[in-house]
Amino acid sequence: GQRMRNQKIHTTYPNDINRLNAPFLTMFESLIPPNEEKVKQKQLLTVLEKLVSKEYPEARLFLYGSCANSFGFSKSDIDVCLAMELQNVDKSDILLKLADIFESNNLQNVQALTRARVPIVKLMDPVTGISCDICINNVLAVVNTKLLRDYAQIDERLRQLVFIVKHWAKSRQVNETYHGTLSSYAYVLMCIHFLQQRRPAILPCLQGMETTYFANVDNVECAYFDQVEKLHNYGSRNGESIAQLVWAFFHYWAYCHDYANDVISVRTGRTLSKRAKDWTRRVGNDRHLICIEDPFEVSHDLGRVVDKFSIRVLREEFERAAQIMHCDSNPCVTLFEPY
Ligand code: 3AT
Ligand code: MG
Repeated sequence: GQRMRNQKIHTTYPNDINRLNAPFLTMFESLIPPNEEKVKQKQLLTVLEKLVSKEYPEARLFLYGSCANSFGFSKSDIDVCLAMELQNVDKSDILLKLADIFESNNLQNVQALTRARVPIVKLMDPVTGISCDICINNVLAVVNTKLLRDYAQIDERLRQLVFIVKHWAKSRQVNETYHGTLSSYAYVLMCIHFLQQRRPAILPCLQGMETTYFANVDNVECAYFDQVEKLHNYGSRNGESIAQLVWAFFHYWAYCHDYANDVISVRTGRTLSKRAKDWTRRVGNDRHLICIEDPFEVSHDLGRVVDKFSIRVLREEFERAAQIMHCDSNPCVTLFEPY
């Protein structure tokens, strides 16, 4: 298909942009999970905790990913991390053992994927209808989940923007890491970075502030300011509306970001140079065509999945979205047209 449209770069919002606030907010509200769903997720976690603790009494279960970072859509799967000491035992053996336990306790579609990049057990709970993936000791993901949730509490526009961007990315099929486009986690980091760059800034850089939260995870030091209730007025000097921010978000990724030289870094609250990180050459499969530094695992580029074909797809989709936000008579429909 043809993704590109006629291009003309605009530098400021069209003057009737705020007519889009109401429809964007309605869309956001319709994607948020209702409270009953949150209750059911907790219920399922309790069931799983009971089953796991019979076999592994010292193990702890944590929710992570979009069900816990406040950026989850209604009806999405949940991600669970089982934290336990592993002494001379193989992760695969534990996953197979867990699969056994779940299967004999009426959980459905139980499957141990021991060879995956992140090995997991998948299952579906027939009582709540919720599907879940359980991994072992992916504690860094639990910590980055907390960072994202803390950012979301500072300014409500982050959560609104992320929901709209994720909905757009899913509709346009650019939220598929196995096809070389970006993960939801990467899109959230792009939204945080974007709001850190607004003037006045809408989000601070929590890792650049006094440390009030600290965790050492597999020798990675995770430190930042997590007393976000003290920051709930942070973005109030910036009065931009959600429609203006959606317009500016797509404009930024279509025309303002320097893909050739810059690295997106939420950790520092700005961009870094690819040269400084030595992300200039292709090493193995890592091409660094769009660079997004993980906030804690700083040698990890979340853009590494992007190849020379998918970078074009991504950038053309950002340009398409920017054009639609500027000129289309009904952006709330056109933006999300299935690809
Ligand atoms: P969906 O709503 O499921 O699309 P999500 O936020 O749950 O979004 P994923 O299911 O892709 O995102 O990932 C689950 C969590 O795993 C999110 C993040 O805490 C962690 N994670 C995902 N990808 C990476 C990565 N490449 N590096 C580090 N952590 C990651
Ligand atoms: Mg998920």
